[in-house]
Amino acid sequence: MASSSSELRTPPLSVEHTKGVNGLEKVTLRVPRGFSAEIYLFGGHVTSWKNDHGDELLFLSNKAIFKPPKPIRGGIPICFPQFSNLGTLEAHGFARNRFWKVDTNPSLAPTSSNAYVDLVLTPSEEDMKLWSYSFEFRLRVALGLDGNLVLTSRVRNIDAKPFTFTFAYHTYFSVSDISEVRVEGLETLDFFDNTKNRERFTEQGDAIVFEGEVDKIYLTTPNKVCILDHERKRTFVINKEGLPDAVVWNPWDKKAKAMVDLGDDEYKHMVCVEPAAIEKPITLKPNEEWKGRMELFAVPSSYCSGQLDPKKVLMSS
Ligand code: TA6
Repeated sequence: MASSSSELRTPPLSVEHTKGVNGLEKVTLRVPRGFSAEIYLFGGHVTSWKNDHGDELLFLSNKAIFKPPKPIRGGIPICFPQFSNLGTLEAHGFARNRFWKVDTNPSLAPTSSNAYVDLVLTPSEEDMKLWSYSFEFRLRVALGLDGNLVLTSRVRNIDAKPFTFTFAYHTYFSVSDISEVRVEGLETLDFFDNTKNRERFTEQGDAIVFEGEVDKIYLTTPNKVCILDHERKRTFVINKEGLPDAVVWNPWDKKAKAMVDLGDDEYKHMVCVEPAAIEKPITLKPNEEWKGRMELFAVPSSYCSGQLDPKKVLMSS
């Protein structure tokens, strides 16, 4: 039956709940200019962020395993209540391995784009055996009218005793060729080097480039960090709040080969830059709340022609 003209003009839904890979529940966010994002309720995990041309801006492994409780390889895993694979909990904590719920009682006001979803995670009895603290973790994922992606995490201590945690947005950016990527904004800072037993070093004065495995936790970093993809003439801008540290990771060839959910050559097309709170773990007293916010932009950058001064990008408010 022919659709009426008004049906043909129906704008795409700004928030759509559907089934994704392996029937896992996901939410798709869309804005009129054509940007979109996808979030799985499993892990509260952003798996896609596309620009107005439909280009995928986040890296998602072709071998990602959408089978709980294994975390999804790529996108933006939430590392909570522990950033590390050295602690007593599962690697990077359990938040990314759990099913989150849609928050029916969000306290944040609607966004101008109306393209957002509010999720909430509270510990199960099993979780309390692993980490014996009651908390409410509220995550808002929002897509701005200009395609900027904003993740806002609020962790509230609803226990009778204080607790301490570390946190990261373990963000995988899609890049054309890792050897053509520079990270600006972390120059001269101290960092823990995970490839050298987390020893502390000081970064040299130039932008970070990639010629092998990099696994560094930069300390007390600026709230703005840029990732320049030379070949695609694209710059990712990260604005962060409440997240003093930034992890930079690329596994390179040897580690990539050892990962079942990462293609042998996929390391060439990803870089992780992860706003985090690691060096100084966060302690919350009963009823205290912590907030950590990450905003991502993808801007055209003609850096190679010298037109884009990263300092100006870094300094812009
Ligand atoms: O963020 C860097 C890192 O801590 C690396 O050491 C590596 O373990 C990576 O995270 C991936 O961890 P995952 O548990 O997701 O395989």
